[in-house]
Amino acid sequence: MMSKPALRHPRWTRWAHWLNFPLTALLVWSGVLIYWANDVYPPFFPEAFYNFFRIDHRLAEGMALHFTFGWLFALNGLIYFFYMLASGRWREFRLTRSWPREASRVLLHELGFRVPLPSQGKYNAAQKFAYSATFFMGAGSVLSGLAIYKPVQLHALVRALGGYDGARSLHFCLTLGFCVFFLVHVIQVARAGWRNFQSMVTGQEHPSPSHSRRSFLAAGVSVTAALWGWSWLGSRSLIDGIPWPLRRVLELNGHLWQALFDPARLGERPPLPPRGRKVRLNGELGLLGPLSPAEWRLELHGPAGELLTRLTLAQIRALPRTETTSELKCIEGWKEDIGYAGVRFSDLLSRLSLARDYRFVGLETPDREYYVSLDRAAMLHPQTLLAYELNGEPLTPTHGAPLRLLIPVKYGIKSLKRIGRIRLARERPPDYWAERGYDWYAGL
Ligand SMILES: Nc1nc2c(c(=O)[nH]1)N[C@H]1C(S)=C(S)[C@@H](COP(=O)(O)O)O[C@H]1N2
Ligand SMILES: [Mo]
Repeated sequence: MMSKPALRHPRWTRWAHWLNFPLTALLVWSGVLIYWANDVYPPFFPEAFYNFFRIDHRLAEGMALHFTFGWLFALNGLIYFFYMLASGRWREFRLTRSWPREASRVLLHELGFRVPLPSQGKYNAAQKFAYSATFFMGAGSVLSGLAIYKPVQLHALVRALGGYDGARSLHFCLTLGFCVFFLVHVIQVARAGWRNFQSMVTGQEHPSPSHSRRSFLAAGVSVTAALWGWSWLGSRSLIDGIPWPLRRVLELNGHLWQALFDPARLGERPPLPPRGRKVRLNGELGLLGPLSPAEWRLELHGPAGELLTRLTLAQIRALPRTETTSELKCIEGWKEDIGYAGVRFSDLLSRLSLARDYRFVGLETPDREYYVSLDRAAMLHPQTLLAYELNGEPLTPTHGAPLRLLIPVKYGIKSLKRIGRIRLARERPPDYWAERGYDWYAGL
């Protein structure tokens, strides 16, 4: 059968197509690093897999890679999308009404059954389906990824995807889908041999020799460039635990989400948990030394380091009390519904007329072993409390007695337990986990 002379796609689309391969591979890999730190799901691979690839304790690295290269993946997809739309080439992928029958015939034929192939254009029905499906899978991955990346700010997206857990499951299933697509691709190539591989690379059924040579060149150059890029990235100097290009992107991400931050948007507000319900414990940095509640004071410092006030717990309890519920969301993947009571940071500042010219707030434990810093907008959020009660009872020492931060627009790393000092600052104060490879902003 003669095929219609295929219209060529412009050359740059070949690069965009090839870029998808290293990008997807990198996103799956960094996703596995994140997944393994995430203790909500059981291990997906056998333990030996994680040991072999030394995947443990690489959450920061996984997140930095994922939230850098995810943008490129999305951008590449968008460019493709607009190209298809503008050039009208999307019609080549349009499925006719008889596609399920045609696609299953192609499938049976591929599996070695003697089924006559339906007549076809540039792509057969099975290819059309597979390629359109990967496009929607890519879009679904980006959207579900964004939903679990910023569930508070993008709550409408979370809801559209059936809630946080739904979005997470979708993200996971689509990843598996990409792995299956890739395997099938490779198996087909191995089965059909060289000629088919040529047409896969060139995107043409009967590539001319010069055309296929150019395409192989493009493929070779892309793979070499990807490997070179990877080793370049790995040999960059570190800033706070990760190569500086990744750190730059994390900072840019932080600025972006800070600009999009909606101060009125409340986090999830689950029903009040039963009084006294145990909350999962995580992290005891700065909690190990003894602390005498009677001698404890909260110190508040101004931008020049000046002491603004020292407060006892009784004085703090006398300030307007706020009660709320929210999710405590640990960066390691678990979340827990909590009810808590305390004073809003914004109330504390306004009641005591302490507001100064500041952009950041730094908090630290009395022994300075643990310290975090936050942007002003997040600190002034209505659900950000200096809390003295958790699930209806006074804080226990391991949960941060006598006073801790609870800030549901940020990951749990920012909810510093056992506050000793708070400082209003113009420059960003140090942050324990941001110095160890994590994103400083850590917003939800
Ligand atoms: N002082 C102090 N505060 C801390 C930590 C810590 O190690 N030390 N860990 C943080 C992390 S990572 C989380 S998830 C929450 C957990 O709070 P919880 O133990 O009350 O559940 O506390 C945060 N506050
Ligand atoms: Mo955490």
